[in-house]
Amino acid sequence: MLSKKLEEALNDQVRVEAESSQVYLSMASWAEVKGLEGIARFMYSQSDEERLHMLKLIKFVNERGGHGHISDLKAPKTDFGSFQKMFQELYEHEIFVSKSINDLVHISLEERDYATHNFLQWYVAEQIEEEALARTILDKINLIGNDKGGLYLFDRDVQQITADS
Ligand code: OFO
Repeated sequence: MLSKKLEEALNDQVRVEAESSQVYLSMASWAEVKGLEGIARFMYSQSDEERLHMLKLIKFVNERGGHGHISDLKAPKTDFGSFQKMFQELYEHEIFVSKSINDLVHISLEERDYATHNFLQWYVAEQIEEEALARTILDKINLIGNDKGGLYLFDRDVQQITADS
């Protein structure tokens, strides 16, 4: 059985994952209207992944005798300026999520809830991967600079970059 404190903290994370999904969905839509098809596809799939992260948490909370709460979400912005800035934001957002997961792990230890601690290790590993992926993409973007041909290739290959990393 989850403690109240941990249940609340897990539900906060449900919101963080749901908001992450919304942020990436908004990025996907922005990229799509800018004609950046590959980047849009990448962002749509990131958005789907975040939704799965959210669902996994809800099911865990319910399984442990708590109640997964669905709450209001903050609306993401709709304009991201440039694709470079957008990927920088994605990176910073992942760092924010990692911190949130770390705080949650900390609470699970304080509450001596080792089942939750164990469950959260999946998220710890996932965040390492997502941060590394975002950094790999930013490195590629730095190489491209303002080169239009580079952007064309990047947009075409962004899915592949993610698969290779
Ligand atoms: Fe939920 O992994 Fe990214 O944020």
